[in-house]
Amino acid sequence: MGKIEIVEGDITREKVDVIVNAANSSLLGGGGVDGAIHRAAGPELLAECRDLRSSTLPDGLPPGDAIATGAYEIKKVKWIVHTVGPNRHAGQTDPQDLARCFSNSLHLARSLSARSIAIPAIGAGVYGWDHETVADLAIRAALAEQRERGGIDRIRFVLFSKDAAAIWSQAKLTHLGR
Ligand code: AR6
Repeated sequence: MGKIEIVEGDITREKVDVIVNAANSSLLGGGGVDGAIHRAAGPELLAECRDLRSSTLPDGLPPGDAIATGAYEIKKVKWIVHTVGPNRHAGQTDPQDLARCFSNSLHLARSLSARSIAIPAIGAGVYGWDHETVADLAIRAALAEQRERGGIDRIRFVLFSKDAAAIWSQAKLTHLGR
């Protein structure tokens, strides 16, 4: 069985094969973790996202889907996987869409042969989901991933505050009992 880690920190400083971005459908940047990742990766990331929009994703990335780009100036990372949480404030309240953000990001990272991944609390900021719900869905997806043959060994959930990390640690305890 692989490792599921809960840490407090800034995801742009992680040393893993893949980091996940909580983007919006436009893929053209925003605030929160999206803003931090674009600032750290530099303008080439935005250029690749613009290319994706004008080629394969003219209507943007739907909630729950995931797509990979390079990591550019984030040198310790090989790829960035972008996913879009459902926006509760826009009436997107189906938790299955949020669960798909985690499972699709993990599947995509595995298809890139990633052995380690860092994931933020997708949906728990601007998009209005509570950490308890997000943590529960995320840890379920991580456990399912690690039950698969060739599943990713090291899955790190990177939380931006001590309070959030405490909620996620409790959710991990509930699922794993250790
Ligand atoms: N490292 C780790 N976690 C972070 C970081 C960071 N550097 N910065 C913020 N967080 P949010 P969402 C946490 O709002 O709810 C953007 O504008 C943050 O404290 O970034 O999915 C996009 O463009 C929170 O717990 O993502 C979209 O428009 C979590 O990351 C929209 O926000 C997610 O908060 C997406 O909203």
